[in-house]
Amino acid sequence: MDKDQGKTGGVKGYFTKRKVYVMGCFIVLCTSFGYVWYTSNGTWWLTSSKVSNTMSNTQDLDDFHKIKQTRMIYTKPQILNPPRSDVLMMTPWFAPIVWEGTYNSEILNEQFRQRNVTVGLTAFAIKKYVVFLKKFLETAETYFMVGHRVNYYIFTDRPEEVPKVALKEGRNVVVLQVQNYPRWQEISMRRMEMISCFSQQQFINEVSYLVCVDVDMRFNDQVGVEILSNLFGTLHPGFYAAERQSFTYERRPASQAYVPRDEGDFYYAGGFFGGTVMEVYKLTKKCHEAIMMDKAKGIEAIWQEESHLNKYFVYHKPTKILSPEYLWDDYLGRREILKKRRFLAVPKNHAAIRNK
Ligand code: UD2
Repeated sequence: MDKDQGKTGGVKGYFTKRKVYVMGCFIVLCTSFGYVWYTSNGTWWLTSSKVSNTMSNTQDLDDFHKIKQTRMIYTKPQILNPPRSDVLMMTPWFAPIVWEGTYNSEILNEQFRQRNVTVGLTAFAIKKYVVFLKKFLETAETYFMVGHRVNYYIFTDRPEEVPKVALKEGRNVVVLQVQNYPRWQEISMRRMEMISCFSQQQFINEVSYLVCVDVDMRFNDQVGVEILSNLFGTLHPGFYAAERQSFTYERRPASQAYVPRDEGDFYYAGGFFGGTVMEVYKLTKKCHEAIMMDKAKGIEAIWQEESHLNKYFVYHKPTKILSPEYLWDDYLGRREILKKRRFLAVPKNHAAIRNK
């Protein structure tokens, strides 16, 4: 046997051992070069399949990670000197706090568009509160979830007074006729019951997320998909900088909304919360049940359903928190900390509007 012909040479007598070695090296080099070329061109050739195989077994990871990221040009996130170092941007349980400058709406819009998400916006216009609907809907068309599909769910006892507002493609007004109550407090509280009922019967089949807001408001700047998460609440404009002791939680232990003085993270506004339909269903059902338990004992929480919402959030931490940019009242003046005032209270004459 020729000394250049190894025992394992598959091409014995045709290629020398040296030639086989050179060809082998050449093939290895070509393969490595090909891999680097593919990955550097952003095709996610090997890496994406590896990631999705691992993730398909990991139920609690966010769905977004399974979405193939298309090539986009945007500013690199800064680890050092981030855009907002003057405000808290993450809770101790790692929920983002959304302020202007903490997210990139191009990336988020693309992700939500790929998922073809429809968002439900609930608003109650019972009795005289129908007067707020026109401005509410018109400004929502300009600023709310621009470029996405939206169902406006308008709960009212006066369907004939719901104004006709020009809507962009993929956006609908759905009028839901409901009963009214004599007291404004009862109307405000009963929103929990109605949202939970309609979530179970209707919303779950029509939208992915629900955003539940007061109607005596107007949109004043962009409110987009950056707010969406499993469960989100909004820092109340009057208490975002306050200490725990100043929060106006329900303090009577007899109420289901009771929060002890040494508990609670933030004081959340009743006028802006949301999440997936399932999470909103759980929240509103629990709050309604608590309201009914209080009612049976002749108790009404100090700030009605807002007190119950706050109790819920102490023990079911929101997965995202909206800064007061998302619910502001100019009555409180302008603040340097607010780069945007996205959703503003419309001044109202309480005596003229409530219980009418
Ligand atoms: C605060 C909260 C509100 C609720 C309330 C409870 C904010 C911005 N608002 O608002 O969410 O927790 O306190 O005391 O945090 N409504 C009617 N018809 C009525 C009365 C009320 O449709 O006759 C609806 C309407 O959608 C209104 C909402 O209930 O926006 C809350 O009532 P409000 O705005 O009069 O209560 P307010 O301003 O004290």
